[in-house]
Amino acid sequence: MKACFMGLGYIGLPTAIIAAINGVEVTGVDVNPSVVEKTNAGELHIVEPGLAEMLRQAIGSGALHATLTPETSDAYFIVVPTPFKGNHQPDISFVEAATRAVIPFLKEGDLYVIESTSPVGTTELMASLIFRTRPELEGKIYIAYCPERVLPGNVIYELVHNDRVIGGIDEASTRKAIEFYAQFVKGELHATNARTAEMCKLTENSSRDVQIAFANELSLICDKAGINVWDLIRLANKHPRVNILQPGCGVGGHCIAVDPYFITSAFPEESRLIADARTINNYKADWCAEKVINAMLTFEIEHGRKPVVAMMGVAFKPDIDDLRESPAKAIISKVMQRSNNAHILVVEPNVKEHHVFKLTPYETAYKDADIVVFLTAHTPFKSLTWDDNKVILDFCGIFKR
Ligand code: SAJ
Repeated sequence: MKACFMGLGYIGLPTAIIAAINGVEVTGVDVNPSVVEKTNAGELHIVEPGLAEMLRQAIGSGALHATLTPETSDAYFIVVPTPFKGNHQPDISFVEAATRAVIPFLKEGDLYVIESTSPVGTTELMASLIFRTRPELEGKIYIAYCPERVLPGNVIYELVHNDRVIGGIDEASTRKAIEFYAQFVKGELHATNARTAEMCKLTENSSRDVQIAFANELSLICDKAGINVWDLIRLANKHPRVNILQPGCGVGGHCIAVDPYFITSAFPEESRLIADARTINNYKADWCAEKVINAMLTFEIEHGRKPVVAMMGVAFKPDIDDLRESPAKAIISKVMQRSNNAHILVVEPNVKEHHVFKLTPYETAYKDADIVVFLTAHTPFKSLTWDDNKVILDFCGIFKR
C-alpha cells in the first residue's frame, strides 16, 4: 500500500517513518526543500530520541522517500501546522493548501485523513472542497480525521502504543482509516465520527488547561492566605478521587496553551470556563513577574544596593530544551525590562547557548544570587539546598516551601 504524508514536522515525519518501517510505501512531502533534502539523506531535522536510526532504516530500504510535491498513493495524510491569526482565530490555510495539492491525485477507493489539530468541522469542509473539485469522487473515496496525542520526547513509543480516536465522514471511511492505522498502532483504535474526533483532541488539551488553571488559582489564593499551596494540594490529593495538578509560572508549549482557542473562537458564548482558564494561566505569568519585581525593589530598599537575581529555567516545561511559547521566557524578559540594570542571571541547563540570554550554570547562579526565582522544575534544581540567606521565589515546587 502507498501512503503520502503532507508535512514532515514533529508529527508527520515520525508517523511517516513508523508507517514506512511497517510495510507501507511512503512518500513524505514538505514545502521546505532542506527538510526534503535532509530526510532523503537520512538526517533528522527534528530532535526526537531513537528516531534517527529508524529514519535511516526507512530511507535505506527505500520504503520512505521525501519530495516537494505529492505522488500517486492509496492514502493521503494531512499533518501540517494549524496556527492562529492575531485575534485567536484558527488558520486552516495550510490544511486547505495541502488538500488542494493532493486533490488531483485522488482516485476511487483512496483514503484521505487529516491529523492536524483543527477547528470542529474542518474535515467536512475539506470533503466539500474535494467533491466540489472532483464531483465524480463523491461517495467513492474515504475521508476521516485522526488526531495525535504524543508527548514530545516520547513520540515513537506513544505513536505506536497510545489509543487513537478515528472519525470518518461516514462509517465506511472510519473503517478504512482504522484499517490503515492497524498496520502500526498497537493501542486501541476507537471509531467515531469526524466532528467528535476533531473535538476530542481539543477536549483533551482544554481539560488539562482548566485543571492547571485550578492549581494556578489555588496558588494565588494560598499566597494571600499564607498557606503552603504545595502542602495543600498534596493533602487534598490524599482523597481517593481528587487529583489536583501542580501550579507553575504559567502554561507554555504549542498545545495546551493553544488548543483551547479552537473551542473558544468557535463557541464564544458557551465556552466560558475554558476561556477563563486561558485567562488565569496567562495571568499567572504576569503575577510571577510582578512578584519578582517587588522582591527586587524590597531588596534594594533593605540592602541599599541592587540584587543579583537568578532566573532558574527558561524551557516551557521540566527537563526539555523547548523554549517555544515558554511563560518562563516571557517572565525573564519582563523582569529584565523593569530591572533598571540589576544583575540578572539566566539559567537553562537543557540548552547550551541562547541567542538572546547569556546563560549561567545553575550551581553558579544559585551561589551568586541574592534572589533566586524557580520558573521551570528541571530535575537538577532539586539537588540544591534551601538557603535562608537568599530570597527564594519558588513558582514551580522545587522546594515546596
Ligand atoms: N503544567 C503545569 N502544571 C501541571 C502540568 C503542566 O503548569 O501540573 C504546564 C507545563 O509546565 C507546560 C504546560 O503546562 O508549560 C503543558 O505541559 P504538558 O505537560 O501538558 O505538555 P505538552 O504540552 O508537551 O503535551 C500535551 C499533552 N496533552 C495532555 O497531556 C492532555 C500531550 O499528550 C499532547 O499530545 C500534547 O499536549 C499535544 O501535542 O497536544
